[in-house]
Amino acid sequence: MSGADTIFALSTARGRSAIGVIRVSGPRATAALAALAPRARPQPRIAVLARLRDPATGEPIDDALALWFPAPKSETGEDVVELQVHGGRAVIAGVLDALASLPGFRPAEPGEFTKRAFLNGKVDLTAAEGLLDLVDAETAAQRRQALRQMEGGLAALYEDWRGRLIRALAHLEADIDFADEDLQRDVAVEAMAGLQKLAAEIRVHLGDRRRGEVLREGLSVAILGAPNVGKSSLMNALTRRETAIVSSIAGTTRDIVEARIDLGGYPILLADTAGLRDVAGDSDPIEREGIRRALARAENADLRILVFVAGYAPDLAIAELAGADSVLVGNKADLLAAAVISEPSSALLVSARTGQGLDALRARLLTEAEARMGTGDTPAITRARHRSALNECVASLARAEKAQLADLVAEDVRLAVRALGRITGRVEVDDLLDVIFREFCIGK
Ligand SMILES: Nc1nc2c(ncn2[C@@H]2O[C@H](COP(=O)(O)OP(=O)(O)O)[C@@H](O)[C@H]2O)c(=O)[nH]1
Ligand SMILES: [Mg+2]
Repeated sequence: MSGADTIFALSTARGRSAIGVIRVSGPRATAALAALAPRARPQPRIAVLARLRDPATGEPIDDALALWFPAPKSETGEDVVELQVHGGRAVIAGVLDALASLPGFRPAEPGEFTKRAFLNGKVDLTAAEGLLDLVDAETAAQRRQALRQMEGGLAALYEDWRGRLIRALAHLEADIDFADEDLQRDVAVEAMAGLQKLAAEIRVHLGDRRRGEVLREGLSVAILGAPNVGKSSLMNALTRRETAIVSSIAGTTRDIVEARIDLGGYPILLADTAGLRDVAGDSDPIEREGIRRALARAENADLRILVFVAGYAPDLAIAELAGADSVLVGNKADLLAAAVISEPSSALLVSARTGQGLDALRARLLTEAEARMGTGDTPAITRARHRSALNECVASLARAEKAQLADLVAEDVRLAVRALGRITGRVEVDDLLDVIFREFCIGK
């Protein structure tokens, strides 16, 4: 089930580099070798040295490594040819131009290799998404999650559930078809109990506090507090670079300044914000807008770092924001005489200037990150797409439980099967159902 076109693309990043990898996939992939490197005769999956020439002029373009992956044992399931060339711009342009000139060849659209792999049954949708996430992974925890998904962790879970649903559905349909037989009644009751148990499992999976999605996107952490308490200094200390402008002039930070950091393998999206203070109606409108944005970010952040000056009571704005998803930080602890330390016990005392207490703050943030993004041994939902399909599945099962007529029950279960099938991209419910249903009838 492949497109008739043979597609090609530069798979490595654009721009000058030591090597560039160009992949070709489709029915005419080997014609690329015949045209560009007629002398090369690669064995399947074994690299050979190949002199690439412009097919029109015979002019040498590069000495490359060529690989041939015959269908269907290739990444896309089609014939695939891979050329590892020297990564100069002219070399890559020369090879791409030569490929474009071959009949039946065209540049691949974004995601087209993966799409063909899916259409040829090489990967399910969650594995394809896992592959994309793996390419984007910036931290170790993101990489682990993406790899697990690419290797089928999520697909296995959802296919197992879908199999259970389909089996229950077969039993319910049997109940409709052989309504007079008592034996079938028991089977239907058992099937309903199984569905209830499954719905409960899916609900637990849904109630994971979005840990997989947060890990994919990064934990959003906002640094908040009154002007001049040292929010920007703290931001710079945590990112270990000059991310935000620090100054003793109150109201320096106006817009939100963002930076991504890797904290023990967890991705954190830090946001430094404008200082919170009461501003009169006739004050600087830019500062007012900055404060509005700071408060909006405070609302949407997964976690808030609330900063005040150690030795002083946390100001009102901070006190209002304090809650479960916040870490209270007393900054400028270097200015405190040891004897005056009398902060609320929940606050961490730090100094952005001397670095004192910052390790403790990082440790605290890591604990919070683990609590919100650690996925343990069970694969987590990683996309809103999965979540909405699972919600739909659970809703259908809840309707099935309440439905009075056997036909309606079966219809709702069928919808639940379809919702799960959409996650992995396996939607051919009826085929599978036929197989299982036949087995079931013969078995009885
Ligand atoms: N002594 C001391 N001064 C600090 C500390 N952190 C920041 N400051 C100073 O406080 C002022 C305001 O800092 P800034 O980071 O711009 O505060 P923001 O307005 O909350 O972003 C600057 O003059 C900083 O040098 C600290 O830990 N100790
Ligand atoms: Mg600032």
